[in-house]
Amino acid sequence: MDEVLRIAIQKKGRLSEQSLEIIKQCGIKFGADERVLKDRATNFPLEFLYVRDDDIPSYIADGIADIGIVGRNEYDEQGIDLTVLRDLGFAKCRLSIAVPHEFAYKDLLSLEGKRIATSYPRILGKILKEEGVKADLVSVSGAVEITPLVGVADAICDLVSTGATLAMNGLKEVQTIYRSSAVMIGRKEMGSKVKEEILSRLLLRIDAVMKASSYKYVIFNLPEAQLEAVAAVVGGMKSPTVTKLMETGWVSVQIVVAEDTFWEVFEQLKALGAQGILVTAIEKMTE
Ligand code: PRT
Ligand code: ZN
Repeated sequence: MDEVLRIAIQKKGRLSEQSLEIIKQCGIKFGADERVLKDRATNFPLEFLYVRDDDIPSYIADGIADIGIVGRNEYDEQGIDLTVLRDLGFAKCRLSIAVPHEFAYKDLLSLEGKRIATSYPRILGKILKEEGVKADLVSVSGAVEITPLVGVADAICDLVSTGATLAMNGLKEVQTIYRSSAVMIGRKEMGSKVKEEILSRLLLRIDAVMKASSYKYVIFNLPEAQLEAVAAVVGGMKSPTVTKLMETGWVSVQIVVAEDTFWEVFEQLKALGAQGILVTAIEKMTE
């Protein structure tokens, strides 16, 4: 049988859906409906292994899988020596210190001599050490937020996304110590030339998908006299595509705008007299 690359994906949880979505956007087809333990893409040499996220780094290290998608927090906490191939940018969250309302927290030094419950003793321990803070870390694997309430800890260090869980348990988030998002990880050496090649093909597609999602395609009508001014606004990019309109003195302009500068560019275009501004998503994009 032909050699395939094996990717480990979280079977059920916060990472599952978006991990599969990004692979789908790469044009790779597979039977995602029946989530079996193992699956094989029909049009790309990729095999899927659906497992618990905690098991992904060790499966990769042991060669059961070649690559996988996990939260950066999980990867860093386990401390298994692999490589981060790509930051996929989804499942964003932060690791924060939270304390009961009556706790007068100033900075990490406020934790000196305190008991801190966390599922991330490695990440937290490293940061406290760097800051010269000596605290008593209480390792718990779940329900970290109830530990102050039951008298097991004075403070907690846990993942937060909306903050609703902390609020519900009467805790205030006082300091973020670490930020995470989903990352694609893999062994430093794939151990076979064929696998290396499949991986670089996959990464090329992932880069195109991610690049496309960080840009917008913008089309608008503009008085021809304003073209120079618009070119200055969108400077730094390849020159805009310009088409003449039926109405004399007017042109239709097409540009690609980075998501993070989109609103500034949009306002400037309006100010320069752009009309009928149409914004669309880009599906794939390469240099
Ligand atoms: O079953 P399996 O072991 O595979 O899954 P799991 O339960 O260990 O992981 P899962 O699916 O909960 O999380 C997977 C990854 O998602 C984590 O490792 C993080 O990288 C990322 N992630 C993003 C989060 C959150 N956001 C998040 N909010 N992981 C956990 N949470 C927790 C948070 O700690 C809180 O308890 O969700 C709760 C709700 O958060 P709030 O702040 O929105 O209230
Ligand atoms: Zn888990």
